Amino acid sequence: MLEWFIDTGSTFAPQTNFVMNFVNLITGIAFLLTNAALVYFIIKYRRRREGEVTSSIDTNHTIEVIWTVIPSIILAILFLLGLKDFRELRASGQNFKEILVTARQWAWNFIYTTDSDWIQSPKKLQTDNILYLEEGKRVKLIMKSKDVIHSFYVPEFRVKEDVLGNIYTYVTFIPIISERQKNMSEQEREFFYRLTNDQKEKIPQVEDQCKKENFPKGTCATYRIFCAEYCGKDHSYMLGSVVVLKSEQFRKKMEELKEQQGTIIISAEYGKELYESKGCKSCHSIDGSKLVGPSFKGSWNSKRKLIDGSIVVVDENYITNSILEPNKQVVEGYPNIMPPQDLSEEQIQSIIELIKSLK
Ligand code: HEC
Ligand SMILES: [Cu+2]
Repeated sequence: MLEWFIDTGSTFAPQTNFVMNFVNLITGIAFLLTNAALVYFIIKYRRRREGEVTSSIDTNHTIEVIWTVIPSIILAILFLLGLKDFRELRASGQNFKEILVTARQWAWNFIYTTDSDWIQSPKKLQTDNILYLEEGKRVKLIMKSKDVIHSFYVPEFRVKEDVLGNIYTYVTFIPIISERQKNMSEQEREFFYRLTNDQKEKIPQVEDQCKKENFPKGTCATYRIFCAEYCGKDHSYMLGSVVVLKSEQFRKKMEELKEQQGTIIISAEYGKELYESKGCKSCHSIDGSKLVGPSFKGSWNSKRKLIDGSIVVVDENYITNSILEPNKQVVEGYPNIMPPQDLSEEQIQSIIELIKSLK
């Protein structure tokens, strides 16, 4: 039923629909049964005469076992269905298109970081408020906020994930161009994406991008991005568009962006420059040798034992913390002498890219 109201924009959507419909069905049946029983008992056990004494009812084990076991099984099924979907949203693996999402009051920024066939140069592309995705390719969004808590929400994808200020959050899914988007007529599109004058001025990014950029019918879908966490004055204008494109159109779009954006934004190369210019190289090597601090080589995704005995994985969060607050997570066997570094978000991202590249 959910699919009647919200379009199917990802391969993940049908599963969510199924769980939603299943929950509605179960709760619907439970509602009818309990209310039917209620009405039946009201009538059957109504008071028939003045001074009637209620009969004393003993425990009925059969009934109690039934109404404990059956709901438990149903709840366990719901849990397993949820767990399965949750694991898919959090899937990790190779060859995901990684996109860095930065939320701020009140805008979205997208940086396309992964080096892959469509982007060979160290130049990383970025877009504001409009996210371009390739149909059928799994993407991993790596998200962070510059200020308060926001929440990345695209109903058609069935994806909603909080975006926080001090840790990265992740979500993965495979976007698709829905049948409805493929078949929508010109008039339907116009009606669907209509905006008031005020909206045209304040949130032009939620126009029908497929039409605006003249993508041929069937090769493009525009979905809306909402911020689903109340984040201040212009929260309701914190909207964006996701444009899902067929491979050919997507490639062209990326080429076009590449021509427009000449600047290096985030890259391992820039990270290397920083590594040298910010003095990291006096304490960290990039060739595996041990200096004052651990070498960056091979550290990505490896495990670290900290002085408090805990084990952590070297990932975006750990590296960021290690740079901003080095004395919070100190690696065992090393002195706690690293000074906190004042690096910008982009600079930290570039260091992360550098460390990733040092396999
Ligand atoms: C004065 C020496 C020194 C300087 C300069 C220094 N660090 Fe460190 N760093 C250390 C030491 C020692 C550790 C290990 C102990 C700890 O975790 O605090 C460390 C740990 C780290 C870690 C965690 C590494 C791991 O593999 O577990 C990262 C990431 C890091 N530093 C990044 C940087 C960056 C980036 C810079 C430059 C902007 C930098 N450091 C500058 C001494 C230094
Ligand atoms: Cu927000």
